[in-house]
Amino acid sequence: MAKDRSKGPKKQGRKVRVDFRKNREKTARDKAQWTRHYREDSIQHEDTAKEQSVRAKGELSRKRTVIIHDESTGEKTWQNGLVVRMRGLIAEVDDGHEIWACTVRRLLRTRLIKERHPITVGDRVRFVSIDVAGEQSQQVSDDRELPEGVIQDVEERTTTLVRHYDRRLQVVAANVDLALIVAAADQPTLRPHLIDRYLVAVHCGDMRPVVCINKTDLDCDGFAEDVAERYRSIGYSALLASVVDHRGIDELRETLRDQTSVLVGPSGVGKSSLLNTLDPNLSLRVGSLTDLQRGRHTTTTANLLKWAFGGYVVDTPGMRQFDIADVEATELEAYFLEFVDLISKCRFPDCSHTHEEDCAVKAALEEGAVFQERYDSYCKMYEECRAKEKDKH
Ligand SMILES: Nc1nc2c(ncn2[C@@H]2O[C@H](COP(=O)(O)OP(=O)(O)OP(=O)(O)O)[C@@H](O)[C@H]2O)c(=O)[nH]1
Ligand SMILES: [Mg+2]
Ligand SMILES: [Zn+2]
Repeated sequence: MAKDRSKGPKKQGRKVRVDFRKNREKTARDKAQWTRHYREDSIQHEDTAKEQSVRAKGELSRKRTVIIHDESTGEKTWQNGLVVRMRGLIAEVDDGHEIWACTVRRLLRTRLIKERHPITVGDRVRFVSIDVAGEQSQQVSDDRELPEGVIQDVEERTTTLVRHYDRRLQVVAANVDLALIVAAADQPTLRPHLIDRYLVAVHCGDMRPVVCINKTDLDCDGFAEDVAERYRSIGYSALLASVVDHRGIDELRETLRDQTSVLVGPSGVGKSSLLNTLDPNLSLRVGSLTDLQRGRHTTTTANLLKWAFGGYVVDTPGMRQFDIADVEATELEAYFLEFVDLISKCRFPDCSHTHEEDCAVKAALEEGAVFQERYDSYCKMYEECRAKEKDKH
């Protein structure tokens, strides 16, 4: 039996069984992490606490019980859906059969004013058709004439990809398992430091990272190969690909099959081109070299797409900058895989690995067991996190 944990008097509710993703094993630290993001970003809290309570039912269970108190909509059924695209404040929601253009009910909307995109691509929502939404409904102006609905509730997120953008947090995508960090061997120039930034964000958001260096047909000096090898030796999966000669495409398809993944990386690295090559049914728009030179983005909104070969993928617009969000300087070390086994060996328990004596990370750097570029990336991000923390206080 699910307990009603909501505050205030207990209310009668209708119990429904809904699909629940396999519980992920998380450390206490991971959970704290996630909760913090969630607090910043999600719209569920005070607004919906009075209407539902949720309890994950243990590791083996793939269902969970949700008690829905149909206060505002009577006994009307809330439909489950998946947000596939955001158009301003309108969420396009897939109910498994068709796409709905949904607004968000008034109480949730209040949060929209404060935060940029509290609902994001990948969110699992419950919504009602506009006909049954009552007073809160508002006509959605929609040139594509989609059926219209009103989002009532958003499910807790299992993962989030968050970046710091324009002094706010932006949740790029939610509930994805795997993040494919795409770079190009050339055009644009391969910058491993940017890969390191994405890696931190991906670890922090609880996703599994895979590095993919595309455009290897342009790799004339073997640099892309070296970079991929560097990440492999640290323990990451790193693939080399080319849309031009189809290198690595089959391997990539196997990596993404039956997963929900997100492709991230700078504009012009070939994210949409890779998706089209992996699944020609997608026919996404790809950019030209002039677009790249002019700094124009071809993909402008994140889109959740369904693979013909199983699973989902989110194509995102290229992000020229990727400022990691909401990472404390002291937790950064946990997101550098090769540091993790070293940190307990530093002389000072609060070693920042930047200036301290007897630092195991610096010793490993001297011995060549930690790459200089990775260490430099860490120091740069450490300073940035420190600066942000000082800014806040
Ligand atoms: N030489 C070469 N060019 C490629 C490859 N993959 C993509 N391109 C070209 O790179 C350009 C940009 O590709 P897109 O797929 O639009 O890049 P994107 O990462 O989706 O860019 P945004 O949507 O702006 O983020 C296009 O002109 C593609 O034809 C490749 O493997 N080799
Ligand atoms: Mg694109
Ligand atoms: Zn240290």
